Amino acid sequence: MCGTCGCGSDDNKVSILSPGEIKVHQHDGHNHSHDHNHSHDHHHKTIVEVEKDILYHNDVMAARNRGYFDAKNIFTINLVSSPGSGKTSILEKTLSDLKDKMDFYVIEGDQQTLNDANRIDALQIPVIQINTGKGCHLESDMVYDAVKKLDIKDNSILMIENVGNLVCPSMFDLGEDKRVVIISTTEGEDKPIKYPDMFCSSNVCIINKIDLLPYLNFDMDKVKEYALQVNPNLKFFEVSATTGEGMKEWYKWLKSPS
Ligand SMILES: Nc1nc2c(ncn2[C@@H]2O[C@H](COP(=O)(O)OP(=O)(O)OP(=O)(O)O)[C@@H](O)[C@H]2O)c(=O)[nH]1
Ligand SMILES: [Mg+2]
Repeated sequence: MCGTCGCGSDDNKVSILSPGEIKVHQHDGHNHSHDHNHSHDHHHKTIVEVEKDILYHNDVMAARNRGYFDAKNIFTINLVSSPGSGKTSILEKTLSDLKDKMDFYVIEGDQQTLNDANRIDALQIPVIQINTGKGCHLESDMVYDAVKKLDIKDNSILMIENVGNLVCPSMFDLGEDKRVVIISTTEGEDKPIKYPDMFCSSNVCIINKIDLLPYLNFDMDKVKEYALQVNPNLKFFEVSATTGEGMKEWYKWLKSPS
């Protein structure tokens, strides 16, 4: 997991920003600094122990987030996918079509830049950007900090766009009600069996960029068959964030999630 991909490294810095604001926050959660001079012959925990510690800490904070969301009746979605599958595009389309009917808040996760938060801010939706630095996923304490800054109204919807990565975010519960995995038609239909954890831990699978189907060899039946192999309970929506095709079915679910 992240111990091997390096995203839990000691010099990791997380910034929690809203558009127009530059505020750097040193996230020292579970790491300790190595800029001191001491020999490293003391006992180091095994990777398995460190992973357990990180996930335990994450689960505790996720439960705390979930309690807060439940108490305020905030419906929370964790959007996960590979980089570029269309998470922000689907958010933009959804928010522009539904923002007059529902109260939305957004947390954006990326390693760097305010790009995605600026796209959401342009729609006048309250948004916070979390920059994870070297981190390849969001963790529940980052969401906890961002939620405090967002000051979310009761009975609203919180959309959390995770860092583009089809592996590590699957292990980190953020306290969300539903996890929505997005796969786009350009990625190939075998992704659910190559990266099963993400599809296994999700409730909904959005298949995006269906406007490109005439130009690709993407097999829609096959991708669903593979996804159902790893998670027989997955619900599917076929959409194009660009043309808007299929979005109505997704909105129907969003208004009355099952
Ligand atoms: N043709 C087509 N292009 C799309 C569609 N949805 C998104 N795109 C394009 O795909 C690219 C990536 O879209 P984003 O929405 O930024 O993807 P993302 O998943 O948010 O990317 P990261 O945040 O970097 O992980 C952009 O160039 C979009 O215009 C779609 O339905 N059809
Ligand atoms: Mg994005």
